[in-house]
Amino acid sequence: METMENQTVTKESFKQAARQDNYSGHDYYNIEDLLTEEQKIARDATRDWVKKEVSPIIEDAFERAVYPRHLLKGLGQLGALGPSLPAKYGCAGTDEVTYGLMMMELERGDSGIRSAASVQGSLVMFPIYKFGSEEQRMQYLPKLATGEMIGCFGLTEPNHGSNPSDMETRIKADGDYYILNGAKMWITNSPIADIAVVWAKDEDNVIRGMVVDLTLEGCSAPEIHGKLSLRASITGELVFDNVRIHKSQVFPNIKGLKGPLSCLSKARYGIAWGAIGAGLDCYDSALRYSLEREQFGKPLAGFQLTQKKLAEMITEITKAQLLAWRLGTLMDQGKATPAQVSMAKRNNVHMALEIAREARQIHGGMGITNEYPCMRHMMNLETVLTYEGTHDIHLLITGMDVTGLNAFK
Ligand code: TGC
Ligand code: FAD
Repeated sequence: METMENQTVTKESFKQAARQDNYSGHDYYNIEDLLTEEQKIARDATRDWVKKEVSPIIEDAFERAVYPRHLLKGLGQLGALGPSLPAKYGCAGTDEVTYGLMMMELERGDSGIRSAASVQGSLVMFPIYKFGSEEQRMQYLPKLATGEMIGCFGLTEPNHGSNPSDMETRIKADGDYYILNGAKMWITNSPIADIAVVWAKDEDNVIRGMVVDLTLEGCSAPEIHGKLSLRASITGELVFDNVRIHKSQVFPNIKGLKGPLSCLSKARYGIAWGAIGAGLDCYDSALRYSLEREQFGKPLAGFQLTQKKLAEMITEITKAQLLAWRLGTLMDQGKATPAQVSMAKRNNVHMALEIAREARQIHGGMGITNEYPCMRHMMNLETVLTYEGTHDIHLLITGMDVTGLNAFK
């Protein structure tokens, strides 16, 4: 009897603890202690915003494949659009760990919402800041930071995804203008974007980056329909048919593939953190469910096979958290290499996808419904595994780094 009571107390206290956000099981190695007060404040503000603005609408938006466009201004108010860029351009000037923590909380809500922030901040604002003229920075960054203006990033083409160096999109000089021709594929936000950061080859076969006003004659951005993943995010093409781009729109400070790949390093870093958020949401749901749901007269969590699943999940989450935190500190010191970013993106997304699958199993039949978030995260993470460099491309980047042999050529 005493034992029974103790078991009940233990079970109840775990249930209670699991209902609280700061349940220590979610931060198994006290990573909290490694964070500054500012970092915690930004993370908690993002978490609160997600709970208030994203969680109540996300299942419906995902089911109906509707992009919750209004959230972009909220992301701007939160400071989640280009948070680590300087205050002079309307940004928060945070460190990279803060940026990562914000992406983690956004993706706890949904990968599509983190995508919206990643694209705007890392793939549109970052190149304008890093490679643009001061005039370009002042013209675009403050409006992009508030979400008043929407940007997209055009690198991938119908015939060139993993290998962007073979891109066919071209610019040809014509007086003070370039004439832009070509097509980009799988572009997040293109159907609703005001501007696009586009990468194209010039007459010397050198890759150049430019800001394209999408209202210009000859630009179109048809939406891609039928996605079974990232359904709360809008994706489209970019088609350029003799578009006249003033030469002042081209980035003066970068030439070559290094330009777009540098932007990818920044966004991949954010994804390495973001994926942890999706993994945590699935783990959290599985832990709660397994404590509540009883079969064979006891909670699912009491069975050894369920405990194995949960133990492996929290172990992988913890390893991913440590990887992301360490990478963030290296980024802040300016010491992170693209190959280190690559490893973290690959590992953490794969980790989250495996957790989503295991968590879905723990929910049994209920796991396939939208009463629980696992299936939605799982479907989203299939995209996250592929974009910003596929899982296998990142394996080859690490392979090249450790062997010195290039498997791409
Ligand atoms: P390679 O010869 O290796 O490199 C060319 C130059 O770039 C430098 N570099 C990098 N610089 C910064 N960051 C990186 N990650 C870099 N990787 C390479 C490199 O040092 C070299 O510089 P230099 O000075 O010598 O010229 O280029 P490669 O043609 O052999 O390509 C290598 C490969 C395959 C790794 C690269 O093409 C690649 O990463 N492919 C994957 C493509 C990709 O990730 N596409 C993503 C599209 S955008 C997207 O998916 C957005 S999703 C949006 C959302 O979140 O919703
Ligand atoms: P491919 O390159 O054709 O690859 C197909 C398969 O072949 C993959 O499994 C790949 O790993 C494998 N493969 C390729 N090369 C090799 C090799 N050398 N060795 C072994 N295996 C190989 N792009 C943008 O520019 N901007 C965006 O905003 C953007 N948003 C996206 C949003 C969504 C929802 C999606 C799905 C994609 C988005 N992308 C975007 C494109 C994304 O980056 C590409 O899909 C990705 O880089 C892979 O290119 P691909 O689809 O052409 O596949």
